Amino acid sequence: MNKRIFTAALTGAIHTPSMSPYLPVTPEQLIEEAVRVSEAGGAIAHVHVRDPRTGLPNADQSIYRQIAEEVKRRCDIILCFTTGGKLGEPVENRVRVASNLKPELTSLNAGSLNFALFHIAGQVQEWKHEWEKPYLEGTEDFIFPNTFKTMRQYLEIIYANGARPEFEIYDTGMINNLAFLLQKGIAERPVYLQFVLGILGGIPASLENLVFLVDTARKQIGEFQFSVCAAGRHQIPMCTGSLIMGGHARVGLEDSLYVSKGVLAKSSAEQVAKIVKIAGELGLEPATPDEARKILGLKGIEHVNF
Ligand code: KMH
Ligand code: ZN
Repeated sequence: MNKRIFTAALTGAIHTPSMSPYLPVTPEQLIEEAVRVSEAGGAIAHVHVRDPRTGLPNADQSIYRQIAEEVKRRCDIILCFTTGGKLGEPVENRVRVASNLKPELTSLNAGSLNFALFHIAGQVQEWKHEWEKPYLEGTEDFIFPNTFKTMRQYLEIIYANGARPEFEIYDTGMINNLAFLLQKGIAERPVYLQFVLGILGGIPASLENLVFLVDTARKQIGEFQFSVCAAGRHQIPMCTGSLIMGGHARVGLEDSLYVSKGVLAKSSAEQVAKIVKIAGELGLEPATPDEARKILGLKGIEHVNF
């Protein structure tokens, strides 16, 4: 297969507006970003939403809907909605988007971890908004909760709404969690994994670790499709490693604000263009959204509730 799925994670809940003027925060900015990503060869946009005035990540269902409807009107990109949300978002709020929009794809974080961002707070010289510094510094004492009960409840809701989960794997033990969920029939095949490397609290970003994760997953899970994303400067190298290993790749400002050393990306689409170019050098082509739907076994844009 020489087709690869390129995802862009448009804004996330890690970076804050003071870190880059290009981080999209309003619905309009997020819509434009999704369309640009689609034009650059992205098949999937991973969507979080934020308060348009302050940029604080939230789970506002009307903003999700506004983005979903307008992006669908303008292009056929697959929308993958977060069920991770912002740090500290109540668990029941995080999954609402799956039942409201009945999307094709949502994230499903495959275990709990220390999700630490306090070490990046020091990089910011001047804060634009009051919430940013305590939000980041508070993560020294933060656990991102994804218990077996939460995973089961989320999966029940995701499948009941015809959506598919993209399993976010931050460390090796999470493969074990997923193997258990599959064995118990709580998780269903086909399986799509997103290996997330380089979060403080998760597995470090290295090629050895990526090979180890894929190998462990093959032994424990068998058949699956996988994609790779990595924090900061590791983004493009780890994505390239994934392409060589037969995987897909996720870029975007959620994971890295830069397009090359010291150069802020003006859009996630710049990062998509970069990894698509590298893929081209490797003889690989971007899958269209419809090709990605087939590869991942998604229900199709005509079956969503937006
Ligand atoms: N919000 C982060 C804690 C996801 O989208 O599901 C994790 C995250 C993963 O962004
Ligand atoms: Zn996310």
